[in-house]
Amino acid sequence: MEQALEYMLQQRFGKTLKSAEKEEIYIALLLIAKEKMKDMKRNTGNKRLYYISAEFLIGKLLSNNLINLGLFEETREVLEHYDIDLTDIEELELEPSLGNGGLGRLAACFLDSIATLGLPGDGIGLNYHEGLFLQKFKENKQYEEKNPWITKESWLTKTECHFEIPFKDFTLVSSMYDMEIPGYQNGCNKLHLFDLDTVDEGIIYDGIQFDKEDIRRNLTLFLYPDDSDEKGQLLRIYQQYFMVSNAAQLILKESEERGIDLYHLYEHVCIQINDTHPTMVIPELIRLLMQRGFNMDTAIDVVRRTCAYTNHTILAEALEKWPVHYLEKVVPHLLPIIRELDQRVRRDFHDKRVYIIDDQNLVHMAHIDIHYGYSVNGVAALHTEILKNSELKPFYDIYPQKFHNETNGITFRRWLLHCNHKLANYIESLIGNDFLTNSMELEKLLEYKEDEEVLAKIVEIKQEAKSQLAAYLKETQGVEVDDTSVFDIQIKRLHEYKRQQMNALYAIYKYKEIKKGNLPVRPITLIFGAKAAPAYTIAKDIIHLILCLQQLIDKDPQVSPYLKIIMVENYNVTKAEKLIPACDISEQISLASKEASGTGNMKFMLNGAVTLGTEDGANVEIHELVGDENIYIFGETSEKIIELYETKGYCAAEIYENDPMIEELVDFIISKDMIRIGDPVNLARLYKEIVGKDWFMTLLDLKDYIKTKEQMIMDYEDEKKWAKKMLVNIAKAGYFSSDRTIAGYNKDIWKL
Ligand code: 26Q
Repeated sequence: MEQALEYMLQQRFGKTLKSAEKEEIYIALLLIAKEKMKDMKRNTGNKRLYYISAEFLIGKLLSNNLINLGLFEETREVLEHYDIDLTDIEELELEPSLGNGGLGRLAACFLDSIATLGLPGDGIGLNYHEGLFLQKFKENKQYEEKNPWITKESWLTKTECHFEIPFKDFTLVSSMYDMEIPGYQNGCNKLHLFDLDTVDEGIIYDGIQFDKEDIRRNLTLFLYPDDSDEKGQLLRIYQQYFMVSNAAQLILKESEERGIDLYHLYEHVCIQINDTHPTMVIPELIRLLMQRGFNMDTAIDVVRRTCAYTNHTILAEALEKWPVHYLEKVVPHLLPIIRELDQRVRRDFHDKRVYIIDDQNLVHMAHIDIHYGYSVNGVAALHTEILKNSELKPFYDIYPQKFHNETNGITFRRWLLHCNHKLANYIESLIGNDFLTNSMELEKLLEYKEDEEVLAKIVEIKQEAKSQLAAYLKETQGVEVDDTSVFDIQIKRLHEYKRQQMNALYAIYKYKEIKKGNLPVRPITLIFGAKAAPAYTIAKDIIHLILCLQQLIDKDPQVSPYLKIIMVENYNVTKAEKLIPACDISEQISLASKEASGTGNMKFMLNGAVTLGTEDGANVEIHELVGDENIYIFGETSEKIIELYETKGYCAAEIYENDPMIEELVDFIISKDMIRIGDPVNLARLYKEIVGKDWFMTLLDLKDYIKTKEQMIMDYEDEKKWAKKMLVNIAKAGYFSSDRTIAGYNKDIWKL
């Protein structure tokens, strides 16, 4: 590596390792890694997977790629020799924010695992120039700014591949950019990101505003532009069709180049549709096969045997339904096909609930996937059961054999080896390094459950991570954190069902307790990180509440020595990598039945945090694995919640009116103390929402939550007992490796 670096620095900049700037070293390392990856074996096989996704939240790639190429340690040592810290070099890389959260990060973990298992499988998505917005806090509110990440030298390589993409009034020509995806000690796959040469950042003004109708210039500017109005929704349809038409054309082109008889496409190709955002690939492929001479029946049959769908949500409001007349405006050529697909459903099944086009002329995207794909999967055991028994029951009754569960997972290369290499190294010293490719090996750690030296070492590693995070927060946000306090962390997209507001109500509870003189045995640090969708008013109000509480407590000398709230600005993958190793208490407090899986829960567990959670998503499986002793579960069950929705049996006002403690906590949102700091409009709106509606039943679980969290904080004081919980969590996390998840997809669905 030393030679390669010296050579590259000389070639590019006429510099040596001694004289080069950090920026130049970063570029040299990037170019060296890119060259290595170009020379790597490409994973091949008779059957190839295409994973289409509107999001790939890949994070920074330098360390990740060096790790997978087996060059990380060597590079670190070479740089160390010149007094350069590889972490400082990676700081210079801009993080591509090509995703919102779980779904996008899952796609990135999957690419890593697919390549690591040596399977031939590429990702297909869009090359958003600004990605998701950059979050800024001003006057305790979220503001959105653009978030450019593409620099002159980047992991992207422009290819010669272009396709014509037909829209109603014009045709656009795409360009394809590739990123190499190296497997850990294995072959390479690719991530194909499509773009338009005419896209123009210059049209962005005033934060993230732009002309939503100027498709040639805006198409790949942002991920999920605000779709609160018709223009925004049409833009989403433009984006989705652009993505899938490129995907379909690429898949057919590569298949033809491989000499595949398209009538047997499904024997050589599998297309995984990541949520409904890429669903239009189904009618598009049918259209393209018909252009090549297929009749409708055969085209449908071939496509049906090729496509598989993953569902990531049971929130009715997040299921995509597009008005027919919107599709008419953007992709009229797909409508005859979509109508025909609907006609066939109506012919075969006399059940309105499974129609594709409903009586309000809305196209249910998920219904296309389920009828015209061969597999439907949920992302955690509970989620799949809910799909089968309630949300998608009419479909399960028709096609029981199509349904699978593939519980989510995370790549241990990024979420342990890279983000917490001290812990990884220590684990390796105890049980060897097989756990990096065979994650179940982690269970060997259970042998050390009673070993005081090991337990003490795990605590020491956690303490170091906490001190490092404290230093990072000081440096980046100027906040002072007591690194001997309990670190309680909730980091995820902001959504009412995830119930950040419940955590905020706990903060109010604790604030009041401290005011009364009931001091905690040890200071508590509550850390939040979350972006709210720009048009999601209540989510922004919750951010406002948290930021106001942060300020209130900071300014109160009576409380601030015991309680601290920090809302991390612009939460992203890079910040997650710093927060997760430092966590003591992992907040997974969604309303039971609403969080499809969660994957942050797995990352925390792997890094020795203990979960405070509801029986929701993958928490259920974590609970089963670690046992009652090593997790803190609270709240109503998913069965009960589903029943409450069905019977309309929940009334927040009733709880509020009949429980003085709850009333006091909720009232605090609009107290004088808060109004002095915050915006009365936002605070009052949130107050009203919680008392008058509380759709995600915060008040239902609030008391049990507070009680359980208090117990947890008490238990934390028994260091040895707590360390044992940490160790069991780490040891049992092996199940949540995305390598296991991908092996499952391959066995049940892809059969590559
Ligand atoms: C839908 C319609 C219109 C506009 C936007 C959307 C939209 C955008 C993003 C709907 C959903 C998403 C993202 C969903 C998501 O991230 N889901 C998460 O997926 C994870 C991986 O499976 C799970 O672990 C989480 O539980 C789930 O919330």
